[in-house]
Amino acid sequence: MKGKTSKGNGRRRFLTRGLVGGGGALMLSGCDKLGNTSWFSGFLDKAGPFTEAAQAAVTPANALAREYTEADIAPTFRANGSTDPQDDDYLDHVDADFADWKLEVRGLVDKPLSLSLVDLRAMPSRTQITRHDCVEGWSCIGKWKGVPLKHVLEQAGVKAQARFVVFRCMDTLGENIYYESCRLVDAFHPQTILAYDLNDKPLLVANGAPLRVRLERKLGYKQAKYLAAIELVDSYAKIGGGKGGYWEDLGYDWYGGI
Ligand SMILES: Nc1nc2c(c(=O)[nH]1)N[C@H]1C(S)=C(S)[C@@H](COP(=O)(O)O)O[C@H]1N2
Ligand SMILES: [Mo]
Repeated sequence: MKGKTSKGNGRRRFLTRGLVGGGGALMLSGCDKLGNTSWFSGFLDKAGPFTEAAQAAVTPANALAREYTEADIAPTFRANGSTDPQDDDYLDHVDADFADWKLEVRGLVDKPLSLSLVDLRAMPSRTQITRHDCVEGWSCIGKWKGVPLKHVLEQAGVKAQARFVVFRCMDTLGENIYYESCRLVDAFHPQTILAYDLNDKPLLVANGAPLRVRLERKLGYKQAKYLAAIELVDSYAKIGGGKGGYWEDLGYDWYGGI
C-alpha cells in the first residue's frame, strides 16, 4: 500500500480551507531575513552537518540549543518536504480534525501507550523559541509548544535493551513513508518535545499536524512531522532502507547535528 488517495482531487479541499496558509512567496518572506544572512548555508556548503563524533568533541550531549525571543519569531514558519500529505489515513484524520488520532508508543517499552491530543496536552509542557536549519540552505525561527518526549518515555517505561527512538510518520514522500530516529540521549534531551503548537496555534498541516518532534540540536530533516507512532528499538537496520531515516536512506548523515 502506497497510501495514495484513490478519491482524487476532492480530498484536496482542505487546501482551500486555508489550513496550509499563505502563498509560496509569503511563506518564503517569513524567513528571508535569516535565510539570506545566516552563516548557516555557507557553513553547510563547506563543512556539512556535524557528525556524532565531531559534535561530541565540541559540546556535551545535554547542551542546550540557543533559544530566541518573541521578537525573533518569523511571521510565517516556512514549510518544506511534505506539506500536504495525500495519504488516505492522514486525510481521514484531517477531515475529523484529528479527533480520533492517537500517538502509539510501542516496541521495547514496559507499557505500550496510545495517546490522544487531549492526553498529550494534559501532560507537562515546554515552550521554546528556536531556529530550524534546513540543509537546503534556509533557517526559520519559531515558537514550539509540546510535551517533552522524556515524559512520554517515562510513562511507557523504556526497556534496558532499547537504544533508539524511531519516529513513524503518516506521509508518503516520493515512494516511501517518512520516518526518522535518534538515540535515547537525544530523546531525553530537555528540549526534545513532541510539539502540537507552533507560534501559539495548533500545528498547521504544512508544518506537521497534529504532532511533530523537535530535536533542537539537529538539522531540519530530523524534525519528523505527521507522527503516528514512536517505537523503541535496539536497531533500525531492518526499518525502511536501514539507515535510520527517510533522507538517511538516500545518503544523508544520520546524526544530523548542529
Ligand atoms: N513527515 C515528514 N517530516 C519531515 C519532512 C517530511 O517531508 N515529512 N521534511 C523534513 C525537512 S527536510 C524539513 S526542513 C522539515 C520542515 O518542517 P516545516 O515544514 O515545518 O518547515 O521537516 C522535516 N520533517
Ligand atoms: Mo530540510
